[in-house]
Amino acid sequence: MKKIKIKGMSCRHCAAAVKKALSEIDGVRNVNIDLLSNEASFEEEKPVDPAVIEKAVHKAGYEVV
Ligand SMILES: [Cu+2]
Repeated sequence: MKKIKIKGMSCRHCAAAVKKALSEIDGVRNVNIDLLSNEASFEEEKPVDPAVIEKAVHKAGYEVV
C-alpha cells in the first residue's frame, strides 16, 4: 500500500475529486482518502510512475506534498 500527502483538500468533495483522479490511473486501485491526515492511500497493481500520480492530482486541482 502506498501513501501520499495531498495539499489543498478541505472537504469531502475535494476528497472525492482526488479519489476519482487517482482511481482513473492505470494500475492504481483501492484508493482511500483520509481528510483528517490529508493522505491518500492506494494499491498498485503494477509500478506506477510517481510523476503520473502527481500530474493527476494536480489536474484535479490539488498538489502532492
Ligand atoms: Cu472541498
